[in-house]
Amino acid sequence: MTEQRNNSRSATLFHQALAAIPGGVNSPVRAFRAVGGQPFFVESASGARIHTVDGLSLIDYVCTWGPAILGHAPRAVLEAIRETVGHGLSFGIPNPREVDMAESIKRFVPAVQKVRMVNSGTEATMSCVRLARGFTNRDLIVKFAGCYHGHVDSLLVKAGSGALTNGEPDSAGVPCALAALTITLPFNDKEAIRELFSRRGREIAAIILEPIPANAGLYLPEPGYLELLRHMCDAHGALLIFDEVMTGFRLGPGGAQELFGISPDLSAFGKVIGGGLPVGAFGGRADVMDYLSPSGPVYQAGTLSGNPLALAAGLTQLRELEHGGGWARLEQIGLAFEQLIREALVQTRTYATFHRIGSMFCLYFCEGPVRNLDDAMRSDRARFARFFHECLKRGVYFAPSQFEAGFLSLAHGEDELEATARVVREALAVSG
Ligand code: HOZ
Repeated sequence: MTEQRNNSRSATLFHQALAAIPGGVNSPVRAFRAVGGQPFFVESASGARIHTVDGLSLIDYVCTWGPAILGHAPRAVLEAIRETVGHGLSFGIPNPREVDMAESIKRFVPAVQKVRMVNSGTEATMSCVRLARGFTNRDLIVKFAGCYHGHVDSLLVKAGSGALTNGEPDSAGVPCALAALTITLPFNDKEAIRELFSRRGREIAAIILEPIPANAGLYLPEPGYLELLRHMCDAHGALLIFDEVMTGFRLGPGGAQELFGISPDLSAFGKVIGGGLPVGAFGGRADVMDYLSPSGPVYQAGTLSGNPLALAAGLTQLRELEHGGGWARLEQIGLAFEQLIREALVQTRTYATFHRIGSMFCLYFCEGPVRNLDDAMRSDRARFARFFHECLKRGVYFAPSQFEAGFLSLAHGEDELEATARVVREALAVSG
């Protein structure tokens, strides 16, 4: 059993952190506010496990919020970083890996004809929005309630993830004038999108969405929905932007867009292509991307963009996935995980809705269907918090919020899955 005591090193560090860091954390979702208690501090991570400063070893289903797709600290990626670091840390002038990464992304994602590297998913979506506005010469952006695209001013309107978890989906500090340029609709509502475009289609620069929303838990687009968005954009001269920060290179080489057969005009990527180091990218149609400075009038820049260490890590991770049959293996692991969760739900007579696609998942404590934010809000969050802590006590770490997706990695082997099955069964039984 693993339990955090008040005199633990984590508790001491958090006490210190509260005095020096807002809320004690460098990203709000880490603060455990939605589940109660305090975050633990991590000393190291390897494979499917993270090791806390108090000597606890936890099976990790957060996977650093997505990128640890091979597991933590994979040898090949560590070696690539070690080899690269000897040549310097940052150059601020082109390096060959930038070309290698751009060509790799283009090969994996055919809708990306040109791509630019940035340092985070937030930068990627922010740049997509500016580019879409510059290219179309229009101001309105359409997003979906519960979708989260990083902490971009224009997109912190009815946002998911930590913004939703902490009750601030419309962040303070975003000028009303800017928020007024963002229209938010319910996901999977075909009528709402038709109605909006019939009224304001000529003013809309872009629709931005997570094609598989994964910041209010995890739910899927219904058949025909992404096709309708594509059609509306084409019919009205707006751009379609897919935020594939979590799904890109995780659900398959071509992300959600390959899975659903829809080509967006622009795509935002992050995390996974950094292999654990800070990376993002955005790309798409060549005529749109060429609107970027220095070819075009939309300014976008970054001193550390295309950083050699981050790209060495990311390229190695992509190569490992591609040559090791990674995506097919992730699907097998996902299937085995789904079976164990469904069995545990039946054995403990728990009424819940479990969603999985590939190596991403979410358990809602409510009856289905869950197809948008309103449905996700029906989940019993107090029950989720009890379940979370019962799992954590027993050595299994799920994301500390009902509104975050879970992640599997190639390092989640039979031993981890068996241990998780037992823990989930027990936690469901005692948290009901
Ligand atoms: N859901 C967030 C990323 N999509 C979690 C990461 C964070 O905000 O720190």
